[in-house]
Amino acid sequence: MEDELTPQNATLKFPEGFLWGAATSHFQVEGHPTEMSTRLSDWSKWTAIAGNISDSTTADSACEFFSRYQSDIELLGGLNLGALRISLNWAVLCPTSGEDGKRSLDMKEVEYYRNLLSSLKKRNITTFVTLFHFCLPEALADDEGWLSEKTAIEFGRFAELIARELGEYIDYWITINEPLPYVYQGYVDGSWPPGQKQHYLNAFKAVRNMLKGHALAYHAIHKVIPDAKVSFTNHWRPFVPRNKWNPLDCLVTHMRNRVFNHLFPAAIKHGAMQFPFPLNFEPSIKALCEPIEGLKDTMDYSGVNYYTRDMSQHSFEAPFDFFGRSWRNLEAEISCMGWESYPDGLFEILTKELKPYLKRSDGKDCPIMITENGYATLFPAHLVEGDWSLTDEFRIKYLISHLMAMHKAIQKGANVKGYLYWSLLDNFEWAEGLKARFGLVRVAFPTQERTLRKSAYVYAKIAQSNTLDPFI
Ligand code: IFM
Repeated sequence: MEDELTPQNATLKFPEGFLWGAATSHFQVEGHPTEMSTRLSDWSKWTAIAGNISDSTTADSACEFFSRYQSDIELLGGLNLGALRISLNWAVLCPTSGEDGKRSLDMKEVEYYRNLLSSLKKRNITTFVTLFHFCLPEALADDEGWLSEKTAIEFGRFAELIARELGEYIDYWITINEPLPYVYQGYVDGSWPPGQKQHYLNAFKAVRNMLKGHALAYHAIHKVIPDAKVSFTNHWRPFVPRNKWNPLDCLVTHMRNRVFNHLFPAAIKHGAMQFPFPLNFEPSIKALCEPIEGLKDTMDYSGVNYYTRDMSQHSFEAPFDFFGRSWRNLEAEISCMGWESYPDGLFEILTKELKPYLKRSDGKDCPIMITENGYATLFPAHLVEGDWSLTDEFRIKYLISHLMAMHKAIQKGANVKGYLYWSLLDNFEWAEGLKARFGLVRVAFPTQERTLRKSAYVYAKIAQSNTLDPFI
């Protein structure tokens, strides 16, 4: 068999200069004191409402990364990792919105990010910086959020200000993180702000404005730094029909794939949103498909977030819902997020689904960066002492199987340049709160003590040797 591994051929080598790192986002780790007092984001307001977070925790302290980042950077270095992904707190950096275009940044806040980023650069750590990781400044959120074009315009201005102040420290820019999960949770599922349910049209309107915001940010950054590497991150999820012989299951699977996986990157490729038949005939959706100025080709690399696959089925409860429902295979190995471990899906995404987006119309190649991939286990936020969660065999198995899939894709020609594990630290996992733990490093939230998990040692060895022994 072609891909069979034996102990003799087992050690997998990654390309020279391959980047190994970890990812975080500001709201999930910072525990930002300023945000908690005056300059709120929609998420800090959302977490304060009873019932919104399943374990009733908030991100008010999170990992206290805001005050502990120096020692967390030491931890990162100790794990031989050469890249860190962070995000910027738009609500605190630039809390108000206005018409004059002369918005300025809060310079105290800029200093925090300057210190953080320059500390990373001093240690030779490659920086990935996300401008929008799910949190909107309160004023914009209260004024329709991404349903309004104003948010896109403000986002473009924010990007330009950041490029001027912090651009010299940023190696890879990520304008928007996971636009489709964001609009799904916010407008269809209702578990994230603004908490709307089953409002597909609003979800698509928000996507259109996010595309506009992305395009404005892309050009604003390039105006200041012509050779900047700018992209967004797509949450890729292979969709498979629950029953491949059922045409209705196949239909919803196709619709989900075209929209969830492809809507955003295909719009960047073509300069306009494209919806699958028959949605493209619905007048209010058709109206969203007008070309977006400056959007085409606004991708310098491809940012891939990958966790799981989705089994999809048509639902007779909602016969006109083209997106059907997810079906959970109870026999599969799933994480506490309900996510099946499916490494073949990463191979499929890297070698097949991504193909249309790897060359721009001007001939430029877009290399691939895996900007998130990780595994969560469930341990309540109040735990402090003891060995809980440190021997994380499931995470190790997940990590190794996904790195093997990535390696196989590289062997087949996928131009993957780096891999960022989600996440460096246990952190605030949105609607799941502090209990869903993705960290290589365990955080005991009551004391903020950090402890390396077994997976951290395994990953550190891989990063140091740039090789993987699947039999470890
Ligand atoms: O924690 C999130 C992150 O903010 C975005 N991508 C998925 C992760 C795990 O759910």
